[in-house]
Amino acid sequence: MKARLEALCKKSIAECSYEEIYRALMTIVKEESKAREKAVKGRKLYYISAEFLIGKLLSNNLINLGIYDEVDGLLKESGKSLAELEEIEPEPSLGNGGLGRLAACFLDSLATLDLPGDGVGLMYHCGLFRQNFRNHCQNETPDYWLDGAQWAEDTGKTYEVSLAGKEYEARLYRLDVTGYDGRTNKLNLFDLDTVDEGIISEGIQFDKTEIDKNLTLFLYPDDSDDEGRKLRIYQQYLMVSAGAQMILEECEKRGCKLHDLADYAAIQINDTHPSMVIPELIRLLGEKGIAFEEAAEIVTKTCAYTNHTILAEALEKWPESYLEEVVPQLMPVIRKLDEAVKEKTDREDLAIIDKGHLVHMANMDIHFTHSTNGVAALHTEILKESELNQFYQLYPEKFNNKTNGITFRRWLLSCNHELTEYIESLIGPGFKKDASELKKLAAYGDDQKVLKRLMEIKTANKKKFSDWLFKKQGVALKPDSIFSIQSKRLHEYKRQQLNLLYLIHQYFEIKNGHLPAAPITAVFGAKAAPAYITAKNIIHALLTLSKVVEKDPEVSKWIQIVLVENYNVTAAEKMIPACDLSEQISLASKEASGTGNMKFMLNGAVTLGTMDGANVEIADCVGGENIYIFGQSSRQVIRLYEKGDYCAREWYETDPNLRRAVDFIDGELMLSEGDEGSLRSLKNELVGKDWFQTFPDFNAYVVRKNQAVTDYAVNPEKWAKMALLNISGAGYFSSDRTIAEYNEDIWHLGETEEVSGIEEEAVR
Ligand code: Z2T
Repeated sequence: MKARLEALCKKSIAECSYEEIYRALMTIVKEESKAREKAVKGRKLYYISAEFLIGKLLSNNLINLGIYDEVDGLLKESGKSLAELEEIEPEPSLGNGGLGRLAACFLDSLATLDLPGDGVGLMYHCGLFRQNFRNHCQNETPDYWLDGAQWAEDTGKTYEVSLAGKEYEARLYRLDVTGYDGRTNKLNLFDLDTVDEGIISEGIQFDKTEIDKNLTLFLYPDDSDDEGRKLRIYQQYLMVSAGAQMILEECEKRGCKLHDLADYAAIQINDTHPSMVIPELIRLLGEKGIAFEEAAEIVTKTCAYTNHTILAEALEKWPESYLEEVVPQLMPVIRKLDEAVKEKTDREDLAIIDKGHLVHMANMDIHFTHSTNGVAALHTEILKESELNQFYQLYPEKFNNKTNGITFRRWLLSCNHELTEYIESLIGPGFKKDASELKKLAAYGDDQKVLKRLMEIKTANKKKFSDWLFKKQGVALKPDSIFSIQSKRLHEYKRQQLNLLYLIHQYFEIKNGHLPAAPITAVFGAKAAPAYITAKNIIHALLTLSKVVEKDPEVSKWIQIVLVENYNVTAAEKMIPACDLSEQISLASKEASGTGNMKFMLNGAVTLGTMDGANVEIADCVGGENIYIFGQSSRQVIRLYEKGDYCAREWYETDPNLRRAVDFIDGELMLSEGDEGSLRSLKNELVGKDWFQTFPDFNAYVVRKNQAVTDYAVNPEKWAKMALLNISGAGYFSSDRTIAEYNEDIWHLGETEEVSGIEEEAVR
C-alpha cells in the first residue's frame, strides 16, 4: 500500500499535500472496487430516486474495502491524519433528508449483501443549498460540490431525451458503490453537458426558463411558483427516460427479450418523483412493438413503489396541462392507463386523472406496480386503514411494510471508531456483518466496568463534537451537560417548535429558582425549505432565543442552545455520537418512519419521542423502561383531526405555563434581539392554528423531558444501562435487514458470478 501510494504521488507520503494523498487514495479505491465488480445473472435491481444523499466517500470506501486501518496507520507514520484528510473532501449533498439518505444506505446494504442493485438518479451540479445564519435568520447559497477530483466517471454514454418537443442528451456518469466485504455496484447519475452555473444570480436564484442551462443545476429547485414546478417535471422526466433506456439496453445486452423484462429487472420507485418511469417504459416497449396491454402488464411486474409520507400536501399531483407541455409523448399512455382504471371502477379517489385534470402520481404507482410499501409498521397500517384504504380494499395483496434501516458501516463503524472498537472487544467482530449480534451486549447491562467505559466514550465524543463545533462556529459546549439533539429537516410536523416551547419554559423555571437537575445543551441541526416561511420563522425564534439565553448569566449557566450551521451528512456524523437524548417528537401519525432516531440509538443515545413512525418499533426493541415516550397516540391524533374541533386558543387560554411560554415568543426580550414580524407571525400561527397539535402534547413533553434530565443527573448508572440497551437493541434497524426483506418479498434478485474473461464485456 505504501509503495502504491508513493508511486502514485511520485514522492514520500510525508512530502505530499492532503490534496495529493486524496487523489492517490481515490485512484486506489477505484482500482480496488473495480476488482469486486461482478456480472449479473437473473434479476437486477434498479433503485430509481431523485435523491441519493451519499455523504463523503473516501473513509467509507476504505472501510468497506477493508483498507482503512492500513491507510490510517501509513498516514500516521508520516505525520498525517486521515481525519484531517477527510476535511478536504466535499460532501455530495444530493438529497434533502431521510428519503435521500435512505437510498444511500440501501445501496451500501445491497453491495454488502452481494446483491446486484444499482442506483439511478440525477447528477445535480449543486446539491441542497448551503445554509448559514445571518441576523438570526437562515441564508441560502449554492453548494458547488463538483470542484476538484471526482468519484463519478463519465461513461461517454448518452441517451436522447425529448422535453417539450426538444431533444436533449443525457450523459451517464457512474460511481462505484462498494459493499462492506461485498461486491461493487454502481450509482448511475444523469446530467446535461449544457448546464451552466453562470446563470445563478443572488443566493440560489436562477433563470428558470433556460432548460438546457438549468435542468440539473439544483436539487429540487424552489417549487413554490409555476415555473419551478414545471422544472421539477423536466428533471424527473430526464431521470426516468434516460434511466429507462439504460435499463432496457442493459437487459437486452444480457440476452433479455423484452417480453421477459421482469425476469431481468426489478425497478423500485422511491416515492413519486420517478413515477413517470411507468408510462415511459410502456411507451418505449410500444416503440419496440409490444402492445399496450402487454406492456402495462410487464411494467407492473417489473416495478414496485415505496410511499414515504401520509402528508397529503407532499403527494405529487401534476396538472395535465403541465405534462402535456413538457412530456406530450407520455400523455397518450397516461390517458390509456387512466381509462383502464376507469373501466374497473368509477371511484374518483382511485382515478389517475381527477375531475380537476390533476394527474395523481401515487395512484398511477399503486395501480401499475405489483407492490406498494410503507416504511415503518405504523406508517403501513395508517396507509392501509386510512390514507390509501380505497387502494388497500382493491389490492390487499400489493401492500406490505418494510421498516427503514440504516447502514451500520457509516453510522457506527465510520462515525464512531471508539465505540466500535469497544463493542468488538466485548462481543467480537461478528456484529459488523450481522447486526443482530449486538444483542450480546445486553449481557453487560449490570457490569459497572463496561457501563463506566461506555460513558467515558460518550464524553470523549461530546468533547470531539464540541471541538469541531468550536472550529466551525466558534461555539464552546459543556461536555458535562446533557446533550439533547434534534437534527432533521425543519418542518412543523417534526415540531422543533415544541422543543422551543420547552426551552422557554425552562427559562422561566430557572428564573423562578426551579433549576433543572443538570445543565442542558440543546443542539439543533435543520434546514428549512427556502420558501417555507413558518419553518424559517421557527429557525429565527430558536436563534433569537439562543442569544437571549446566552446574554442572561443566570440562565446560561443551565441552558445553552446551539444551531449547527449547514446540517448535512458530515455534520450528522459528528453530532450523533455525541448525543445523550435523541429528540424524536413529531406529531404521532405524521413521521412515516424517521431514520435519525435509529442512528442516535445505535450510538448510545436514549430516545425522547412520541409513538410515531419507527419510534414505535424502537420502543418494542428496547423495552418501555429504556425510552421516554410521551404525548397523544396516532389514533387520538387522527380522531382529533376527523372531529375537526381542535382549538389551539383554548389550550393557550387555559394553561398558564403554556401561555407564558407562547407569549415569550414575541415578548420584549425576544423583540430586543429578533424580528418582530417573524416572531409575531410564529406566535399567531401557534395560537391561531397549531396544525400539528403541539399544545396538547406540551405538558407531557415537559414532564417526560425533565424526567430524562433528572435520570441523567441523579442516576448515571441507570442512564448508562439504558444507553447500552439501546445499542444492543439497534440490530433490527440495520438496512441489511431491510434490504433482505425487500429482496425476499419484492425483488428476488438473481444469482451472481465472478467477472471473468468474456463476461467482463457484459458488465459494461
Ligand atoms: C423525505 O425525506 C421523506 C418523506 C418524503 O415524502 C419526502 C422526503 Cl424528501 C414525500 C422522509 C420521511 O419524512 C421520513 O419519515 C422517512 O424516514 C424517510 O423519508 C425515509 O423513508
